[in-house]
Amino acid sequence: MRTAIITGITGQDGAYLADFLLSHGYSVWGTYRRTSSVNFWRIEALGIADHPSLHLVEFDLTDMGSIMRLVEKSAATEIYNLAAQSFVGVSFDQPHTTAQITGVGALNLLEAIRILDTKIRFYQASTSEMFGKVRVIPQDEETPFHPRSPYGVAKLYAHWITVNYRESFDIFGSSGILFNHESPLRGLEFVTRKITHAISRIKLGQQDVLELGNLDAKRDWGFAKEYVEGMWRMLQADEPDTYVLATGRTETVRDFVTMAGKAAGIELDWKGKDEQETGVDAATGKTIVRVNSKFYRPAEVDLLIGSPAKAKEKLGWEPQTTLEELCSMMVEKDLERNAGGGVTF
Ligand code: NDP
Ligand code: GDR
Repeated sequence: MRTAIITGITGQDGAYLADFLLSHGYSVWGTYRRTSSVNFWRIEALGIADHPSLHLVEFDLTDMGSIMRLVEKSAATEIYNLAAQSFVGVSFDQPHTTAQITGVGALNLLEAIRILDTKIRFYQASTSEMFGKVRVIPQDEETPFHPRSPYGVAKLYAHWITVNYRESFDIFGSSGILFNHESPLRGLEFVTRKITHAISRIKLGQQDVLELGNLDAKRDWGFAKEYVEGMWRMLQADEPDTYVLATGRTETVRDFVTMAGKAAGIELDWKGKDEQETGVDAATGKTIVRVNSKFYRPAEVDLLIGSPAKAKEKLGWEPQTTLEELCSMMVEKDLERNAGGGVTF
């Protein structure tokens, strides 16, 4: 039986990847943090929390001893480093914590692999946020980096240390530069889920207005469930490498709100500009979307659009779900959850 470690199994990608690996016969060691209340809702939603081949282990990426013990005890052959302080906005307020977890955390894992001299294959969850202030469209594996947040800078360190350990110590370390990927299991603080959650509440009469920041930001959004398969394919390749996973389509945050409204049966008209911009329900004339500058970031990533050509050619990976399908899936799930008494996660 093949064995894999997933750091960050309580997150969106960790849950989908665990589901994928378990269904492919893996034994999975999934790490979670000691917090005041456990956070297993995603693996419960996927029905894998009690899977006999799933071992849940308490662990922190900043604690070298716990990493060494886990790598040794599990005898895993693959490790997927998905754990991170992953919220870009928070990284401006907590840059040190972000650097320790999101940046140095990857080094800790690589050091454990080096010290224990294991042949374990390592996947690093890199990000399109490393491109940041883009000058090249679309972005691919050769595009220069210019991160725009402490999160992006920390991820760039983790990316380069993975490449460096690959080149220096013959470690099978692959880095997946993944563009935004979403799902009904996305955290509520990220913009797509914040939108689908709020639009479904507005539709159900549970909320009046959705407040957002920069509506002009453009993102390349794909479906998380498909992206975790791409991670796995990277570790099945003959050689370690760096790959972009993306859809090749970009839309604004405003477009995503319009799409979510449509999926919930609400037609939106947009009025005004910048901080005065509002989204009005065309049927009732009520303002249901407003801009609040408190959600602006000190430095923004304006436009991301990736080219998945290399992943298609070398890994046979391609996105399948359209943004309209993804958005509808998220709205429908949030309508169901909210109609059933609301969600706390
Ligand atoms: P989430 O924020 O949903 O999950 C992050 C996970 O990391 C959670 O399980 C969290 O645990 C865990 N974690 C945080 N700090 C620590 C720590 N100190 N020690 C151990 N675990 C920790 O992220 P996603 O699932 O969306 O993303 C997975 C990875 O991919 C992240 O590294 C993210 O930065 C990266 N990424 C994500 C993209 C996306 O669009 N989703 C795109 C590109 C990269 P807890 O539940 O306790 O907070
Ligand atoms: P991002 O995702 O920063 O791209 O990072 P997020 O959904 O947080 O923001 C996307 C864009 O929307 C704009 N925006 C808002 N964002 C949030 N969260 N809340 C708002 O109210 C709001 N209004 C406008 C943002 O300014 C931004 O431009 C995600 C994370 O998953 C990272 O971990 C990952 O690396 C990248 O995607 C790829």
